[in-house]
Amino acid sequence: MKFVVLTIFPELIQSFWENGIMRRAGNSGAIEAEAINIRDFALGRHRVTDDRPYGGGCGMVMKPDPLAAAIQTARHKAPGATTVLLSPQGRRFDQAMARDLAGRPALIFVCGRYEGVDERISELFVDLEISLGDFVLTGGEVAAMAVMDAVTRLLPGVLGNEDSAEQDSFNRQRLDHAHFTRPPEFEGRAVPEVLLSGHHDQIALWRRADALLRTFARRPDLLRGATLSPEEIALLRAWHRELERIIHHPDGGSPDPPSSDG
Ligand code: 9D3
Repeated sequence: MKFVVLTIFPELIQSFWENGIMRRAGNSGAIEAEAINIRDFALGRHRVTDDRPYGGGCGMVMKPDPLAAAIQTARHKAPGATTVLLSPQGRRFDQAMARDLAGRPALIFVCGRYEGVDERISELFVDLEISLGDFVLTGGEVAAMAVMDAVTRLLPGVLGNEDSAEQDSFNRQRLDHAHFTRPPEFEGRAVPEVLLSGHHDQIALWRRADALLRTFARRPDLLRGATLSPEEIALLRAWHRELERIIHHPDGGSPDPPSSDG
């Protein structure tokens, strides 16, 4: 996978490639990465990349001509690339989009600054506009890094089998279960007993139950319309019965919350 990033802050992108999994992916040849400074394509003594908006208003707009020249150069360096504009008007990025992008030979990321880029850049050169979500960044660079990060870990050979990048169809739309490492007690809080038991079947069951419970509590939107496994249906029924018991016997019964081990 070849990444070319067009930005007025190339050092920001380069430092991202120099660390962690991105660096390893570069060293192994899984990715090839290049940052292009848009300012290098700005003609004139002051190398300006922005200008005042037609129609007035506050803020500046990225001039089309330096951007167009930078995109042409990027396309020579990465033939067949998909050109991506990071913008608040883009499609919301998700894992399905990451998978789609990971299957392409090369990606060119256009990072806007100021109020945005001249609309004719999107019309003439951009294949796909991506947003990270409904919050305001100061430019596209952080979004481009997020997309490259999500795409790179899906490329063959980048991760060990420890994650296999994607898991089975049930696990995919669930939050992760809680994780614990040593010590067994920290600030008076113990690690759940079952995880220390060495009973691998019980541990696996606890993790699936914990993942389901956390998803239900924190992201119920992920469960609406989801396909539940028979095991998950059984767990939800057990919690449902427990809740009914609490509702109908407010003073009696177990003082414990519904347990995630059934
Ligand atoms: C007048 C309103 N503008 C500022 C509040 C709109 C605006 C222009 C440019 C808001 C943000 C930006 C810069 N953002 C990005 O380039 C960007 C972004 C984002 O802000 N949020 C989520 N995803 C992305 S992808 C690129």
